Amino acid sequence: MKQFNKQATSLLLAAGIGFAASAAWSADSLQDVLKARGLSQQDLLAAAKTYVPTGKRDEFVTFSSGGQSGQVIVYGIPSMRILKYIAVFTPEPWQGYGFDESSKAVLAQGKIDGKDITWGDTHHPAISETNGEYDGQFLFINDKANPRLAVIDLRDFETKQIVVNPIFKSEHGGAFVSTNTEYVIEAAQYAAPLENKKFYPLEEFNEKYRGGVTYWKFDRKEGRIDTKESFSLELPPYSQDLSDFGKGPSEGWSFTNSFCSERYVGGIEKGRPPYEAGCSAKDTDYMHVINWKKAAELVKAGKAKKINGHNVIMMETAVKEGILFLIPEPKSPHGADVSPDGKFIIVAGKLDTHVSVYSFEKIQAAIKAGKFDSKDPYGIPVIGMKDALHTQVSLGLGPLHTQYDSKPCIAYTSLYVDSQVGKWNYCEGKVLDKLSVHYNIGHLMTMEGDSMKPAGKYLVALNKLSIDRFVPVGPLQPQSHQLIDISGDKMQLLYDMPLPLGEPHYAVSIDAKKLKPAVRYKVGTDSRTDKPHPGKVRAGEEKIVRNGKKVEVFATLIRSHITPETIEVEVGDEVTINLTNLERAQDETHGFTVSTYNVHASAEPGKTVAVKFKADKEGVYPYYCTEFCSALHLEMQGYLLVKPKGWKPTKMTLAKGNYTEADYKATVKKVADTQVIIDSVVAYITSVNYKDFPDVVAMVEDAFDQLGKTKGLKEKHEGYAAKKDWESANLWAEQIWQYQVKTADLGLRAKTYLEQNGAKKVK
Ligand code: RUQ
Ligand code: CUA
Repeated sequence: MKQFNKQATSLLLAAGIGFAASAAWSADSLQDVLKARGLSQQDLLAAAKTYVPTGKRDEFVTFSSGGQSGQVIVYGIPSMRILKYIAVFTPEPWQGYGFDESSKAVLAQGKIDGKDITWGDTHHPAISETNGEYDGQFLFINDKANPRLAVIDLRDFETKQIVVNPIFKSEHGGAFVSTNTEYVIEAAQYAAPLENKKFYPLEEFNEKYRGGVTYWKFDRKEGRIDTKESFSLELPPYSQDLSDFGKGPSEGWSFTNSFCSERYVGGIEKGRPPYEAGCSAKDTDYMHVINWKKAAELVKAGKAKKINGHNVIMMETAVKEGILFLIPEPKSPHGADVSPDGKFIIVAGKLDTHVSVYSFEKIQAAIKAGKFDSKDPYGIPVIGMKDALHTQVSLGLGPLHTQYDSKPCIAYTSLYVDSQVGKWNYCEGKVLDKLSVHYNIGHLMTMEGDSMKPAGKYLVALNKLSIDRFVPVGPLQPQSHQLIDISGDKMQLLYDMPLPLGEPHYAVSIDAKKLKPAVRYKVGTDSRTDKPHPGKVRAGEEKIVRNGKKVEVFATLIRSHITPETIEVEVGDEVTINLTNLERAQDETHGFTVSTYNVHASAEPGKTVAVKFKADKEGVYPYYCTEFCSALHLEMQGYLLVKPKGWKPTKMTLAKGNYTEADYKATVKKVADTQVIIDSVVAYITSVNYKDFPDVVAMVEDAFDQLGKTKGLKEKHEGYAAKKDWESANLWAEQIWQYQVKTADLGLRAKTYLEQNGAKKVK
């Protein structure tokens, strides 16, 4: 084997395939390291609890809002290693998002009044649920600024759909899902007239401005929101805020906070007290309690009004039908979080030290008995706070959001002003523990913490300010996520993670085992529609089709060439290049761009994707693969030739290599030598139980796939050699070697894997 390795190394180094040197540990003891780095026992414990050794994986996967970046950030827990940015509302070049035709079509769904909106203020991600538990199939996230909601499929972590809210001008209370993801909720934020482009002066705020809540119908089979089956409830102009769906006993109901139920209109420039004063003048705001199941039935029964083509149940109808109620809640509430058992709704008032625990049972009793304290100015019955409260607990300054533990009755609430996490018992109304975070926590999040079966273990504090925690990087500082161990009685701070994409409002974490993402697409798939791409082709079917001024290229990508390698068009032509990645191998993504035409595509194995542009400048434009996919990646190239009108070729001779018979013979020998190596690797692999390692099986398949492409090439180079065309003979022999190199690369990777993972000899 030693002998083989030496030989292999020299040949494969020539092909650019390197070997990792074995890591040498220095002789430091643990004590030496602690001393040298100034670490405490506590630090060491925290490190041991978060460190995920090389080759091992995280237990949970977190989907964090990317805030104003309009993206979603994916990271692992407990390591806090970032795994992915999912492009959602904002173009993202690596994924080709906004630079290829299919993803441009997704972004175009988010146009408002025909205008492109290329960013989003993402707030709250939600994972789809089955029977109240995260199922790991879909992710939803809202855009507060431009009232929109996006659907991400967790089979490929790609954004599939963006829907625009037809009646709001801003939103906040989304995305949250019902227990079987029948609906995704999206509540308005700043009140505005519901009719599109209707103007009413602020003096008519109380009469003409409205809030509301939208229930987006999710079609799980299609993996898309069905806008026709979706509906909204008209609500008073109370700045609706965070929302949650009921579950268990409260199934069929939803709860939405509000602030500024004063309906105050500011105007600091006119000498009026500002919004912040007028919107916090009263001691209470309102929680909206809505029977959404009945609301859906009312829509079916034709009791909704069409506004901007969308079904809206007007307040009057909602009151008459008994599906809408209000309950006072303390000063400027923010979070509304239903407990895992569905019995309680926990609300925190930003300007009150209390968290209030509302009992769903008490709310229902009041509704049944018709026991209301009053009506609001729009005739909505108001249930007395005392009649709905289970308990109130004084927790600290600026309580915002609540998350739940796997242990019954245990909740965690963020304390924005105190910069603390409060752990408490909501059944008994007792404070249990407090932990300082750095600084000014907004949301917090426990593992599967808003499902019916929270997983406990960890909590993440999503802090608004990082101030002194990280190496300074200028006035705009990173956001900060802090990982906290909640498995014991006392919370323990484990890790500070700077997040350089902000502002992440909320995050959700799922058991990593529940995620079953695909490794490859069925060949020719348009990943944004999940359907066969009209531009797909198989190997050997590549073509260039001209139709008037339109040129359509049907190209394929495979290590390490793009077919075709030359595209000739005339200036002014509209060029569409469809690219199918023929790879089956895991992680063999090819990228594609054409110089200066502002197009880019990421073609993962099996995907077909198209780029389109007008070839409006005559000249020579290299195109190439942008992903370092193989040793000959740099050679994965071609030319777009944009010719002037009426250009005619004169004499054409391509540059020659002047290869000799000796060159040809040397190449043939190289091919034979490499085959010996491949054979020995194959002998090793088949001598062990490689079939027990699915990753290796995939590599072996891919290796033979590559080797299979050499078929017919031997006859080809021998044919040219017989005609003494040494150039063609040499280059076709060389092409065999290129396939061999890829085969050997995979084989050696498989061999290393087997050796490291304890493969056993088979007889
Ligand atoms: S909200 S903390 Cu959307 Cu609480 Cu930001
Ligand atoms: Cu394909 Cu680089």
